[in-house]
Amino acid sequence: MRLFLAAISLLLAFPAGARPALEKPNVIVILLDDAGYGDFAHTGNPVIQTPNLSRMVRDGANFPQFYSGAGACTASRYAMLTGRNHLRSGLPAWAIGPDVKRYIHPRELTIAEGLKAQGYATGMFGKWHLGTPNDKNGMAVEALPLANGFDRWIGTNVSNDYETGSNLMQGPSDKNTPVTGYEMIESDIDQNVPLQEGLTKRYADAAIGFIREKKDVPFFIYMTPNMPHLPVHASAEFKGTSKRGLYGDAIQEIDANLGRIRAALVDAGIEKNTLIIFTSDNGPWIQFQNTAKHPRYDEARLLIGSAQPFRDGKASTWEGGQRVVGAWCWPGTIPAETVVAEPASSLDVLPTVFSLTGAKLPEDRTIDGRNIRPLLGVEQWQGAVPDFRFIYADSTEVNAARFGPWKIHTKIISQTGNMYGFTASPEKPLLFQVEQDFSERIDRAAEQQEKVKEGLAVIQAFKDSVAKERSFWDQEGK
Ligand SMILES: [Ca+2]
Repeated sequence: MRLFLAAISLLLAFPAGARPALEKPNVIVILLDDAGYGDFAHTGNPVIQTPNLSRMVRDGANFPQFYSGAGACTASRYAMLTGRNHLRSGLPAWAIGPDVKRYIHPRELTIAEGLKAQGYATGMFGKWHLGTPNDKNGMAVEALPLANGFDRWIGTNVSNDYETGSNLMQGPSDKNTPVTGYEMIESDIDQNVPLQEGLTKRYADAAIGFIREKKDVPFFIYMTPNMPHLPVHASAEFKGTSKRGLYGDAIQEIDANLGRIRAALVDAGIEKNTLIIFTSDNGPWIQFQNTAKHPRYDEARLLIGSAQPFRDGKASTWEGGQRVVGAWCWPGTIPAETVVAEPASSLDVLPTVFSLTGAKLPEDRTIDGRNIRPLLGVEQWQGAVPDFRFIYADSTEVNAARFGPWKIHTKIISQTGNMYGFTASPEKPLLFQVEQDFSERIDRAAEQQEKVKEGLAVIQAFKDSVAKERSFWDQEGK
């Protein structure tokens, strides 16, 4: 009898199929497209309602100093999936169209590949933007997600705005369109309003189906909504629900689907086995912030998010281009209401997730991200985290670096053309203390010559590393 009771209590502690929380945790990364830092209730938006994200932040860790790896789509997604700055990718621009020859190089190791090798089921639901099979690359099937560690994918090859070549696809499939293993569901979707309106829910439904199907094995989900990238759309259920108009509706729809995903984890009894990371790939697309009448987006100026309190937005290396929402939640492991005061970035996701899951970091290349497990407020995860040394680069070159609270600019760019009264060059850089002066108004270069030297050395060390290693594409001369 005593043995029987002991067995029962063990069963209650670990219900059938359940794993201890720290053993191969599930990982869900939710990466928005072009959402600004200030687009959420907990980051100060006065009208957009994001109760599910607020709850997630309360249940876990808020990162008020979180950065996307880059200021534009492709570069940022490369950084998220590989832990490497995009200047190491060999890709020709920080956003690549569907007709670009290169794609994420087959030798790159993605989070999905690392976790798949650890026995994880891997699903991707949403925008890829790391390559497209096309005539220039011989319809390379290696350009798409299934060749990069994902067992399953439904989503778009590029952003939802490309007039031709923005396609909704899925795989695996026996249709073999456009390449082996894929099925083209819809092509040229930029003007397909009913389809665009359904994308957010469609991806969330697919993710929830995957959670239910894989609840007994470790899994990795990479969910990348096309929203709120222009053209902005929301489903009928959410249209008109936000005081902020259609843009707010789109954010609120994403928030509601975050809530559905968390509820699915609870239903499956695996919420304590699952780390969720919620962030955005870059800041808001303020190039269109004054566009009252756009041929495709109409009143575009109201369909752009907010980077407040940071300066500028997408495709700039001002803080508004890369300071994004950062929330990490793992009930029962990361203590509730943790605030990670230190800066961190999406480059840190791969090394941290690998350390949590037993996946091995590759040793034949530089990983720019850090294992930030000790920052998560978990008692048994003490230890030092390397200092934050963060490089801001545009399509081809370094613009700035952050080191501690300081940020040095050797180049400034903005899609709006607004330079805010500044100029910057390697010979005459700008220096801001961005923890006090987060909208980068007060240049301290003249009075902080030692910090200028330190910042220039951070940039030079990175440049030397990139020049020495070269991208896999450049090593091959392709
Ligand atoms: Ca983007």
